[in-house]
Amino acid sequence: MKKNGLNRPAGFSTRAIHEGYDPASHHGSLNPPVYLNATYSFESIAQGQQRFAGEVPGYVYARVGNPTQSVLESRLASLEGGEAAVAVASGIGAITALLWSFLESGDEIIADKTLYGCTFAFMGHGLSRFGVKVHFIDLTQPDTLEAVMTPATRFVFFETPTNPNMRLIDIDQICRLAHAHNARVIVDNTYGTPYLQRPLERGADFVVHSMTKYLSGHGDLIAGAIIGSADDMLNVRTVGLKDMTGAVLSAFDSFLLLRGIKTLELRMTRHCESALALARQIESYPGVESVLYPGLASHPQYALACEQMSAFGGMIALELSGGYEAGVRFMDAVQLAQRAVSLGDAETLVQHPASMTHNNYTDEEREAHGISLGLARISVGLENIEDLSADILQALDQASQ
Ligand code: 7XF
Repeated sequence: MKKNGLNRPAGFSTRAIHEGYDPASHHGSLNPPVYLNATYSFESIAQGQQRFAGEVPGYVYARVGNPTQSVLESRLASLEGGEAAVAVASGIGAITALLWSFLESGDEIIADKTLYGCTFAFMGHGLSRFGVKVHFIDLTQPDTLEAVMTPATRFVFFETPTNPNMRLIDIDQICRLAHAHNARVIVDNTYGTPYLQRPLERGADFVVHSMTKYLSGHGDLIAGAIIGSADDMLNVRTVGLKDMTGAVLSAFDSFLLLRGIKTLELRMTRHCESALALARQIESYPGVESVLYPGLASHPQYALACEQMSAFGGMIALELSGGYEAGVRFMDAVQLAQRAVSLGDAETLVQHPASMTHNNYTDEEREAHGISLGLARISVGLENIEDLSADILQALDQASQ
């Protein structure tokens, strides 16, 4: 922010609302204009040549950048504590644009064994076709990392909490081990959001997001982001985004994201409160075998959750004593909550990972990667908590009948 009237750095929500935009430079317009253009007019051919060569600042073509998107990018960089950000068309666009910017045939990646289904498909089934080897290991046990590191290891990649089974990975420890072997660390912070955890401040080199989720917050768009150093982001923009994926985010979606991010702190506070209340309520409910939520003292990594996250997020995974059939009965019985994939919306969403978000895993892979057939996932929304809990409890009652 140019000026904030403070003699200290501005707080999270202040930056989420003001960072990177000065109304005075835009006719006093409180909101950033939506620049609906594909191309930019140059004052002279010489100026265009210099812009293309990166010798002078300025836009050249909207696949590479757009002023509405630039406001969003400075806001994201500020919230994650990074130097720069690149906003792209989807979460998978973020992961692919980042990795295509740096990887070469012969390189290796170490990834945690639980990844969102399409991330797993890209790494496990896609990259191997181009000569990149991906080792999937259990990064909740950091000691296993060194045994698989080789001089060819370029990146260590993980989600924390993991989608869908809520395992946590110790960001500090993985960064220390990876850096000792010159590998760089990428954290998918979609579940956490920068409000709850900031991996770059703990040593990670890159954060990626599916902005489709909490950052948008309203289930009305698909988007992704990469945050890191200014040099790395220049490379991601001019290679991964411009040439390798073309995964450009529209100006209008950039605007919607700026609108959503203004309320990120408020929304996350409510998601966390409701999810904790619901997790506590259903943990000992008849017919519930286990509830996986990092804010429960029964979570195997509760201590790490308290250390690494400022609150525990809006996602819950659960297994019912009646296994897969009971899980399906539960998800079919909800009335207020919606049966849908995605997460982080105002609406509470329930889904079955094994057959939906994680159906890219074969049955054998799913088992080896610890994604149980009986697992149900709840993205706790912003509804009145009494209404929501009544709906979830009546669905659990029906599931155990
Ligand atoms: O390309 P997208 O914006 O859908 O984001 C991909 C992605 C990347 N990282 C994580 C941790 C994700 O959860 C996602 C998308 N997950 C949705 C879900 O789990 O419901 C996708 C619905 S099929």
